[in-house]
Amino acid sequence: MVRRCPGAPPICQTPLPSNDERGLLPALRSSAIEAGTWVVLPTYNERDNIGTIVPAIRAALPDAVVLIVDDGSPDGTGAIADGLTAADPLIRVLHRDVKEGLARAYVAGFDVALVAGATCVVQMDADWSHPPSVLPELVGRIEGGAGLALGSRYARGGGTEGWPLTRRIISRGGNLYSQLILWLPYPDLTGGFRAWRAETLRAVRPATIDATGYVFMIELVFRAHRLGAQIAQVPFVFTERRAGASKMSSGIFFEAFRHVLLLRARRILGRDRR
Ligand SMILES: Nc1nc2c(ncn2[C@@H]2O[C@H](COP(=O)(O)OP(=O)(O)OP(=O)(O)O)[C@@H](O)[C@H]2O)c(=O)[nH]1
Ligand SMILES: [Mg+2]
Repeated sequence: MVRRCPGAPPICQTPLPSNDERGLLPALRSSAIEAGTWVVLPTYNERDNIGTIVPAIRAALPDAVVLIVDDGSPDGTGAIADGLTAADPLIRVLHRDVKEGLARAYVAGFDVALVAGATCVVQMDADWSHPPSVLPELVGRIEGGAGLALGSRYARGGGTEGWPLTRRIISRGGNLYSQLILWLPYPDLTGGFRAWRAETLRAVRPATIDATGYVFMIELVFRAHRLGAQIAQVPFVFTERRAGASKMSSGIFFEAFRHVLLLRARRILGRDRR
């Protein structure tokens, strides 16, 4: 049995390009059509995390499909992921040849999940920063009617552990900046721990966001808010990655700074891309 999110009226009907056009056919051939919840888990050099995080996700959401999206990790994460699929038909791997950043990996994973028939799509990191124990609550919010359930470090009850002061200031400052410029009532816009109702995710059209870093997360919420989606916040405590290296860079930070301004300018000029 696959966990299902109850149907709700779609926010809008957004036609998708064909599977052929998006080059998804190979991934779909190996993925049986499957409704219910899909957890999209992007990985790049997560060899020391993948073998523990995937079973923890499966334990937290026993009926969900876990889709690992690996961008040809040089450390062999993709091969370890393939090994996990042998023992569990609800674990799938989408192998991509080139590392294109987190946003492109998510877009590819979302596409596979939606085309396969997912009714609820979860996004989370593979490095243990996002606790699998919170997954049932995120998915439960979608089952309860929300279009988007935002895992939030900055809602009451949430937090961060193991970050140096500079990292805390950058994260808090970046979120405050984005919140103020975009007039959004959510204190955690950059986090990547979320559950989506399929109709809402389709409606925000992630593939049309031209950003690679954290600002992809910000624009997804901005678009969902503008569409009038019901957005719930679920507090969680973010912990520093268990193993491996962060892929965050100063380029990602400056991209976010510029892109948030661009989003506001487009909104003022009435040229939003949705
Ligand atoms: N497929 C794919 N996954 C990526 C890519 N970049 C990062 N990831 C994965 O995305 C998740 C988040 O990346 P992190 O490097 O942990 O970035 P972060 O969580 O923002 O930064 P830290 O808090 O410093 O760890 C992890 O599961 C990464 O393995 C990429 O280019 N392709
Ligand atoms: Mg991380």
